[in-house]
Amino acid sequence: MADDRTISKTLSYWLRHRPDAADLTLDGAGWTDVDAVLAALAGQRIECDWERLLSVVETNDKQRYELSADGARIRATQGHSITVELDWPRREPPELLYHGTVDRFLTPIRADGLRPMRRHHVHLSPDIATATIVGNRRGKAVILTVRAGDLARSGRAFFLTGNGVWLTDHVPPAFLSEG
Ligand code: HQG
Repeated sequence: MADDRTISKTLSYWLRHRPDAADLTLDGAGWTDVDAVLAALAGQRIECDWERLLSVVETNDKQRYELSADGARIRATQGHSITVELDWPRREPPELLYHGTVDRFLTPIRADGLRPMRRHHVHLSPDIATATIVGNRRGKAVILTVRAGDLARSGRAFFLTGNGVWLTDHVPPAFLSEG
């Protein structure tokens, strides 16, 4: 069997960014057939059966994938660059959320706020520890505090994913503070 990381990285690439690379078709909410994914993995010589796929989905550190209730379909929970309508519920956020980034992005962020960049949404973390992990992916994490409660009361929508990530369209500079 292939290792979990190989399977997970391949799933992320296909289900978030390039379904066409594996001849997969996603529906409007990002779902595709598990059987098609298993066939595509086999086609890439990535050994993975249904049970292994289930275990990758269940043990993934950030719950990046989900299976439909009947186990026949799979999708990425977030992080897409392709167009999908994720049906995450709109929720009132806590007063404060956090965003982990790095020094080199601070100048544009101060000018323009947080933008989705290549994703559909800005991703915000519920606590500093999680934001630190996100920021450390790119260097030494710098933590921005987002006045999410105020931003929501100003009319901005927030959505909460199945794995605890808060999504929104844009965080203007006035709602951000450093540290
Ligand atoms: C920065 C991972 C310039 C932003 C993580 C970030 C997370 C700006 C980068 C999830 C900017 C985008 C999301 C602006 C924001 N000008 N740079 N106006 N606004 N940025 O990866 O939040 O492993 O798209 O600070 O753990 O780092 O994929 O977003 O550094 O949960 O499941 O532009 O991705 O999860 O980077 O990470 P990303 P992110 P997965």
